[in-house]
Amino acid sequence: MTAAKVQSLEDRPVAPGVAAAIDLRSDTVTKPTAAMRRAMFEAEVGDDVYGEDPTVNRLQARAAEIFGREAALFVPTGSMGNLVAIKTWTQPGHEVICDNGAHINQYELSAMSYVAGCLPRTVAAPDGLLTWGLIEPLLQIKHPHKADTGLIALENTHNVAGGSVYPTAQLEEICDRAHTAGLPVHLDGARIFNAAAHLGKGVAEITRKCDSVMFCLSKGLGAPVGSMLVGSSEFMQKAHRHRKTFGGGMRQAGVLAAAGLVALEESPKGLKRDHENARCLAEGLAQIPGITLDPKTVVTNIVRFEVAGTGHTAADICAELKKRGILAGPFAKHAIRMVTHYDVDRTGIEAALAALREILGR
Ligand code: TLP
Repeated sequence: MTAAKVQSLEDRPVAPGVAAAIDLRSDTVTKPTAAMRRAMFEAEVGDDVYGEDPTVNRLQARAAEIFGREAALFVPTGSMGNLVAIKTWTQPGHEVICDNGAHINQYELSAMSYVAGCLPRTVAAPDGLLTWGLIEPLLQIKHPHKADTGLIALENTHNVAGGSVYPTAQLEEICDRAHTAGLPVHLDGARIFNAAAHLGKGVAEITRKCDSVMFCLSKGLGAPVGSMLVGSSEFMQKAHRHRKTFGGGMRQAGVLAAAGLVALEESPKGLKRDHENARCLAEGLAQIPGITLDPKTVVTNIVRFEVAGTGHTAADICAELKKRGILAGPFAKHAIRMVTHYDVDRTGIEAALAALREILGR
């Protein structure tokens, strides 16, 4: 299919012989919209390692503007964005305070340790949301026997905790106190636009006190590839060097940035719909015997629920769902995660619920 023929979302190709599944494994699975594909096709490009890709430069300038920051950096993935930030803020031997379920602790293959030389210092936090009261006892500053704390890292929305959102005052108190202690705060804001949509505020407003923010274009915003770091010019100059060290210096990356620009401008509008779909899914799930979930806790696009009461494992249930064309992620032995996004509509949610009722009703 040529780009010229791609006129609408319905034109998006499905691989031959593959039935389109209702894919709730993650919001990373979205296919680029027709507008993104068109923008990619038409993108002006140059060599970004020389700083000469006009589309990457536009994306970085726009991200910085939206977040009210001096600078932004396009990175291939959220994991690289987090790692670059950790490397930029810390020295080898430092500790990074984060909650136990943080993506940087659980899902980034120990990169902060073996690449940045840092030790995660973790604590269990209700709904994955840290408070200064939880952080303060973990601080180590110029202790004769203990490694220095180098960074505090927060996650908003919180993935493993089911898309929970920091109350802005709680997050800002952490930042204020960290700064008084001489520590920077990095925010893993992979889904910060979801948090902003839930709070009814702008991303600049809810992140203004964080020293660096990573957000993903490739999650709820639906771009095929890419994440951004935003922060001060001084931070970004150093981050730029680290991105190159990690192999993240891309060349004609404007084809990717073009989709990212469409995602940044267009996709935030659709997130409320994703949240409503998630809430509808959660309300349906809560009525299925054996499933444990309080739908009121579902405030963004992630629905995590426990299935121990059904007598089945998460893996078995997900395998049965797959046979019915529904994809979901087993997150623990008895926990399943479903994530809503723009490629799943209300009919898809109802189909997922019907499939689960059928599987668990037997
Ligand atoms: N999360 C993925 C998986 O890795 C679990 C997903 O499907 O949700 N921070 C947060 C909070 C994330 O959820 C993710 C991806 C990342 C960082 C990393 O982004 P990528 O996958 O672009 O490296």
